[in-house]
Formats: sequence, C-alpha cells, structure tokens
Amino acid sequence: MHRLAVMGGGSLGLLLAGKLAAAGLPAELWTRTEEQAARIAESGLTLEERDGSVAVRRIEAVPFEEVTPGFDGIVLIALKQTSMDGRLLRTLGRKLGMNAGTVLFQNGIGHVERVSGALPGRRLLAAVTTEAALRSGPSSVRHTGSGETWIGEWEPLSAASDKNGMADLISGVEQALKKAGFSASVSNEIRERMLRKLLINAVVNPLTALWRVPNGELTATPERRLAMDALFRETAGVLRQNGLHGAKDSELWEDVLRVCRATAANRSSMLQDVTAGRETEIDALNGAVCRMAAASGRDAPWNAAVTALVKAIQSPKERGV
Ligand code: KPL
Repeated sequence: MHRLAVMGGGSLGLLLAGKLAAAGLPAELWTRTEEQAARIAESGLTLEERDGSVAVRRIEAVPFEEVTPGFDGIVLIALKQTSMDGRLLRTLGRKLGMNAGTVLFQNGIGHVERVSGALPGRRLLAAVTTEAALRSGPSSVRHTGSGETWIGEWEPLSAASDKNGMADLISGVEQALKKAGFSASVSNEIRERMLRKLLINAVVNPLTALWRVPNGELTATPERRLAMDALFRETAGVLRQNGLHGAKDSELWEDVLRVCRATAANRSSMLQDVTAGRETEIDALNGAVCRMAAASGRDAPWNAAVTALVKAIQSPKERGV
C-alpha cells in the first residue's frame, strides 16, 4: 500500500485527512503552521460526518517545512491556489522523491501547469471535487456536503511516459478515496471536468461571498437568480471558447443548481475566506475567466465586476496595503 500525505489543513485537507485516517489508511497531514500540527498531535482531528456523528481521529501531523525530503508516496495537495507560490513549490520539489505521485485538488485553472513545471519528472494527477466541508477550528472539520471526485491525467501519456507507474498512481488514489468513503472515479477528460467545476465556482463563489449567504440561498430570490444566470451565461460562453465542450448549457446550469442544493448549508470557500479576512481565489476563478476572454478578444463584464467587487471587500489592513 502507498504511503499517503494530505498537504493543507484547511476545510478540504482536514476532510480528506480525517476520512483517510478513519478508514485506517496510512495517511499523514502536512500543515502550513507548527501550531496546527501541534494541536492535532495533542488533541487528534475531530471529524463531524454528514449524519451528525462526531469522532476524533489520530493522525500524524507534520509542519510542511519539517517533512523529511524524499517522500515517495502519494501526496494529495489540498491547498488553495493562493498559497501555492513559487517558494512553496520549490520546497515541495525538495520534499518529494522521484517516485512520488501528486494529486492537485485546487479550484480554478492554471495550477497544474505551474506545479508540473516545479516537479519535473514526477507523476501528477489533477482532481476535481464537489465535496463540501467547513473547518471549525485548526483540528476540527464538518463534512457539509457529499459530492463527486474525479481524478485524471492532465496530459495524455506520451510514448516515453511511465504508463505502468501512472496506472498504479491512478488506481492507488482511486482506491484510497473510495475506501475513505468518497464517491471517486477516473476521468479521461479531466480538463473538461475542471472547466465545468470552474463554471460552478465562478458563479457560486463570488456571489455567495458578496451576498454573504450559504450556497443554498443563492437561488432564493428572482433578483439573485437573474445575476446568477447572467454570470453563468457569460462564463459558459468564455469557457466554450477555451475547450469546454460536450454538455449543453441546460446541463451545465443544472450542475450549478445541483451543487447549490447538495451543499445548501455550506458557506463557499470564498465566503469562508472573506469572513476570515483571508485572500480569496478570485484571481484563479473569475479573474482567470477575464484573462481567457481577453485572450480571445472579448469582454467579460460580469466576471470583471465580481472580481473587482470581491477584491474590494478586503480591508487595506487585511491586504497588507
Ligand atoms: O467548491 C466549492 C467551494 O466552495 O469552493 C463549492 C462546490 C461551491 C462548494 O461550496
């Protein structure tokens, strides 16, 4: 069995780590701070399941800087795009051995290229998940919405790639996620999945953050639905020019509504960031849509507006300006 590590002690990272540990898998958690690792070492990781049951799981928690170089297992990276700066990627490059496999769970796009550039020769998978979780403290998390997780190779294998190694990584990740109780499947079209998820996030995240409502309340009034619909149409149009194909607009719209229903009580990751005074992923979501639109010579006024408005929520102090 592969050694497993979850990198990132936010909502998704704690959920993944807690559920892998609950399934008895050999998982450890890499945190960004020493304080969080110490807290989890002391009191365990508290996981509240969908049915309301609560259990404390023991899991080895290690501050990322102290991870022993040469890790050759599978690392599930559950950090926000905003945390994945050049310094962190260089450190990751030193921590991972040449046989390590990496799975990227970030929202948005652009991260796979950046990470693969920083980890030459390592096997890399992208993951898309619609699981929802809420971190209630440094060592506790609530599973607030069950979703689907897809994993897949970013680029089709070249003739020179290690096909066996890649197949082993894919099945190792799929089995571990399933054993942990997630609905996981392998996708041969992970870029399409990422674009579909980007469309969901580009509608749900900024609007929930601006209106300060849980996902289920986005559709509560005709006025909100009007804004959702406008942002959806514009974003879908831009993404269609950038590789999104295969599904009709009505199916994509149904995807958005399904996520709002399935995660009705959940506060989106962007709303959580805004209320905690953290930097948001707006640049990797609606900002990325604006950049794609500009590259194909079109405007994306709704995306530009929500990007500007979300950025303006943060106070100068929080932004370090
Ligand atoms: O991915 C999410 C997020 O909050 O970032 C959704 C699916 C919208 C769940 O809240």
